[in-house]
Amino acid sequence: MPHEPIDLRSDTVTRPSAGMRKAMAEAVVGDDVFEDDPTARELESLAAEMTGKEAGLFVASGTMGNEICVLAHTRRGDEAIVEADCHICRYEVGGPAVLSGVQLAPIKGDNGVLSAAQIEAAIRSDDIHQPVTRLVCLENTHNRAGGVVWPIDGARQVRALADRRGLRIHLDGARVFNAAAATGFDVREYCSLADSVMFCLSKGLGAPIGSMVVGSADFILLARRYRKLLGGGMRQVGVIAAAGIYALKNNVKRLAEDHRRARVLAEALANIPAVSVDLATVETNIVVLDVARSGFSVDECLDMLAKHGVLVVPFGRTRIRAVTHLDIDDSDIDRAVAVFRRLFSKA
Ligand code: TLP
Repeated sequence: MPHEPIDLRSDTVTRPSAGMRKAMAEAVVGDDVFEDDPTARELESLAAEMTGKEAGLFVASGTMGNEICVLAHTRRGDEAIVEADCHICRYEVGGPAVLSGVQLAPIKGDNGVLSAAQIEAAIRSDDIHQPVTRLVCLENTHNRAGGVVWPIDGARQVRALADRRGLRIHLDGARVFNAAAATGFDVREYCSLADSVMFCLSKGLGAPIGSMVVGSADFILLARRYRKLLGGGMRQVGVIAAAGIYALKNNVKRLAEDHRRARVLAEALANIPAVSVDLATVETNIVVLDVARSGFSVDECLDMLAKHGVLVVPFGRTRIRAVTHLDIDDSDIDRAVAVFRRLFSKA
């Protein structure tokens, strides 16, 4: 029987395991808009507890979670300082402008990371011509930078700056559990530095749907209202919340395996002369490779790889991204490496 493709496009492609499906099938449910779905409540408490925050809110997607947080932290006409390549700026369809009426101040970071000094320099002065700088958004791990971890000391300096200058911090922690797994810090350490955190259940943690917003009880009250505004008030949502509980209880510890496999993949690819990989950025489950030297375009690479059963995504003019996850094992990595070697040795 031919193998299924090795799907390295994203850690979002995982399918629920048998254990997760069982938990979903057996979930006790209620109407979550009336706040009486016990499974959704349990997920929200568990997420708050694990991240060290007062309260949690289950949302449909990471994008919805980030946008709800921008809405809840800001007023129309405010400005939010963001890293120029962050998800909120690049991949959320202009959400802050459309939904919150917020202007983004994008600043290019060093591998996705902004220093407190860069942020401070971007804070507007108190002048009627200027928007009010209200919010700083951080992304940890940073997707476009190749899954790099925001160093905790730098994040602490940003927190100190925010406190000094009266700014709020939102953490796009879609993969914050990967950051914790890579560094050994408790995820609470990262979350304590932000006023709100969004993290995804549907990425490395392996749930089919959903993300969490966590923060203070008052913040979550407001976030719940904005979730309703965006049409995200769901009903017997316990069926999918159960997958989130299962993910948090079973799939956090194993993230280190994804990181180990990404490293194996990256090191093998770095040895192929026609491609280049910046190994220093491979800290978690994302590998970005540059194919400029191969002479193939990114589209040609994607086609060739797909024909040989390896799926990846374009990540810039000469770059492609491969992501390891729950449904990728050691033999998938070996097979993928063999395909890369075969195709790119011809380049
Ligand atoms: N990222 C997806 C794509 O949208 C790029 C991926 O395959 O990596 N924050 C970060 C840092 C993300 O990487 C993503 C998804 C999100 C937020 C949004 O999550 P969803 O897809 O659930 O809206």
